[in-house]
Amino acid sequence: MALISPSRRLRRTPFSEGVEAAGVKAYTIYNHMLLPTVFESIEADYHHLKNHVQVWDVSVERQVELRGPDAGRLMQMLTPRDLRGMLPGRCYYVPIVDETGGMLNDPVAVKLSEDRYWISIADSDLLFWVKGLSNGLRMEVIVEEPDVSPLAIQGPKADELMERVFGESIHNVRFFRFGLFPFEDQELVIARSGYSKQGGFEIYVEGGHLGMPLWNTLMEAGEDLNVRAGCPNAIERIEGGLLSYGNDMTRANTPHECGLGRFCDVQTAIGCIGRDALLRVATDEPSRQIRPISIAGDPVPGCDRVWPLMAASKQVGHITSAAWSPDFDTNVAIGMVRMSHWDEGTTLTVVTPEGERTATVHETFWI
Ligand code: THG
Repeated sequence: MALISPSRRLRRTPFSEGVEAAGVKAYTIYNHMLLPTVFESIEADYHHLKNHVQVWDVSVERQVELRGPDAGRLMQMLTPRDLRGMLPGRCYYVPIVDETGGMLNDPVAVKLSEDRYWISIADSDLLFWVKGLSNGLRMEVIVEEPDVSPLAIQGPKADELMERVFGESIHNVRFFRFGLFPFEDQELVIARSGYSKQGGFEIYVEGGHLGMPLWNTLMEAGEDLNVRAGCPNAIERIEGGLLSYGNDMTRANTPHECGLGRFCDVQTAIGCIGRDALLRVATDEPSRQIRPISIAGDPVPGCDRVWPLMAASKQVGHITSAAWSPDFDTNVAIGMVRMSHWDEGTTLTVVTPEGERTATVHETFWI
């Protein structure tokens, strides 16, 4: 592929200088911003992530901030997950649905206080949907995108690196909770979360000026831990079943089809915009659902369009993400499969751009 032309529409991040100095080899575009995809190679980055610690510029996880007396009511309108038990200091993975129950985004919601939330979004312009609702309903809430850029610290040595920079109390931060930690006279929100299954943290860097000082501090503190710049890894996230909005699901899918039924409380999420639609169509047994799928043979190419899944000559689903997994010695993939063909061990034929292959449906992801 050709190069990406820089422009104002394609936003750089507070860490771009560090990412470039680290020798980034490829980017994708996400929320109108640069997201690194490769440093050394996808496979080398994968092994490094699983053995050491990486610093990821995930500024593309933009925040939609809700602030004001109606923030909590607006937050519950957006998601079928019941938020009544959500306390300040908690992060919740929340499907966001429209009035048809279709997925608009799958962010992490961060409850900063009773009247203040950050919605840490995946790749869709959620700000416009939320602004439309708050203004159309004359709600008492400010909706804006603050100058907050997440920096993820991922990998088995993440705890050690974070302790060196933020102190021992970093170990007290539990999964999907956050604490406040000082850096250069400012308090930063740090959560135990991140888009990998290797463990780690996300630092919500408030104020772009802190970006490079924090980046450099982490890189220096982790030198003997073999810390490197990294990024969400295509192989590892498929092994772990971490979904990618726009790839693995779109507005055409309900959360239940995406396997996100465990994050929906359709009976009790009173006020959720898609609730009526989901009460009618969504069950834990939708007619199709996302499944882990292995693909036999040599490494497959990258999946930049859906690959049909066939049973005999009938299409029964499609693959949306695929990669060669060195650790599992097979191609790992994510696909949407019809109920008639989703049982563990079902073999199908996948039509890749390089020809047909045997695909096997699984029940659980690899990690
Ligand atoms: N962190 C933050 N913002 C994000 C992402 C993130 N925004 C974009 C994108 N990632 C949103 N999508 C996801 C998908 C999966 C998870 C988080 C965000 C995730 N899932 C865990 C799992 O499935 O194992 C845990 C879910 C849970 O148990 O609550 O972490 O990564 N800030």
